Amino acid sequence: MPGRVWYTLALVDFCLGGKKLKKALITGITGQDGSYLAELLLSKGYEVHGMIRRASTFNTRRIDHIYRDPHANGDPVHLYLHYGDLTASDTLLDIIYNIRPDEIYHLGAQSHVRVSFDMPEFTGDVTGLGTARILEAIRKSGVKARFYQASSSEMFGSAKPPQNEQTPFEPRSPYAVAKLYSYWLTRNYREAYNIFAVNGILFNHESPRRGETFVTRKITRALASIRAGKQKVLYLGNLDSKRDWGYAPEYVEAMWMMLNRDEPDDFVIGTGEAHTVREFLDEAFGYLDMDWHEYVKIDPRYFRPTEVDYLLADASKARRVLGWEPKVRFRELVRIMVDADLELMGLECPGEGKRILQERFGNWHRWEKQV
Ligand code: NDP
Ligand code: GDR
Repeated sequence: MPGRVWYTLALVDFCLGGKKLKKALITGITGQDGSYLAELLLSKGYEVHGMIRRASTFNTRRIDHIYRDPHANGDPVHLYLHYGDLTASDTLLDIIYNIRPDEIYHLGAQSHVRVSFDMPEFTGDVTGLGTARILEAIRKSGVKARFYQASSSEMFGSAKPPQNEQTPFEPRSPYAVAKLYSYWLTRNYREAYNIFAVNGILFNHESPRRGETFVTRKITRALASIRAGKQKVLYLGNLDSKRDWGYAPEYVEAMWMMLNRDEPDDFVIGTGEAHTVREFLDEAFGYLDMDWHEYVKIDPRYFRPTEVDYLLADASKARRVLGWEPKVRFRELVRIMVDADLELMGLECPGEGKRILQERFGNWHRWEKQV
């Protein structure tokens, strides 16, 4: 009986005077945010458990540098990985029941807005119903875990900027609709079952670990590739949409802050500064004294059937209540990403982005661990 095993282990630990580590479970640990969050929680002394999907090739490149094979000698790293999938409720229940985490960060999702138009049903299953499966696993297992839901500024859709916690949602994609389902379900489980469940409504956040098909990373990777003489043209879609782009490692700190308060509540997180894709191109190419007009072509295949034109965060509640404030601004973010992709391509970089990281951040923002 697993319950008895856990009770016995807890008793042994207590008798031995062992100090119990706080336990966190992260879904989506192999993604951009999951990898930074795992580093943050390990640095805070947590035992971290991550759920990963089985794939025919390795999908753990963002966390390989913090994982240690349990058979290897050396200092223990409190990071454990478990196979599971957001579409399979039985494994979710097993994982939560067996680990009994104190905190669950639910970051796993089909997270690409354009792809959600091609795969609306799948996106609803993973990004929407996946949340229902986890919340049900918490309820059924009786585990007293706090729950973080990765909600998104995409839920605001065509709502007038700036957007805050009071702004009515006007979603514009199957992805945003699936995230709204999860948002309301999180609030419902908080009210119905008294679960400490919160929504972080995060605006776009980027980094050198950003997925290669999101527009910022697509641009910085292509720029490095053009610089290396390996690519001549960069095909993009709508250059006029505006986004509030921040630096991902700062956003995962906000997630932790939300789960470590006395009361559960929902928060908007963003920089309060918005720029067009065109301005991102200006900054990125301009940093290397290059003109993007010579390389960028428009391919209508990247247009979305319905676009979100203008997202701008009003994160004043997070500033006031959490004390959260972003340090990295737009121009600096672009430089960090361009430097990283140049180095990844084996090229020399101007170094301004590297300098910003080295000056402002401690150990866990290790420059060399970019993918
Ligand atoms: P990524 O796309 O980088 O990571 C998504 C993660 O979800 C990956 O680990 C992926 O695993 C996992 N995943 C996908 N499908 C499943 C599934 N069926 N079962 C289990 N795991 C699955 O996203 P980000 O790190 O950028 O974002 C984290 C979360 O925050 C997402 O929910 C996203 O929608 C949300 N969000 C992101 C924002 C941003 O700007 N980055 C802003 C607001 C919200 P695998 O590696 O195997 O593919
Ligand atoms: P977004 O990010 O849709 O805001 O969702 P993305 O980088 O995909 O698009 C931002 C804007 O750039 C325009 N764009 C292109 N986008 C992509 N991907 N590829 C292109 O070639 C291209 N050309 C122009 C888009 O039309 C859009 O206006 C991200 C994801 O991380 C979500 O999971 C998250 O919830 C939101 O941010 C907040």
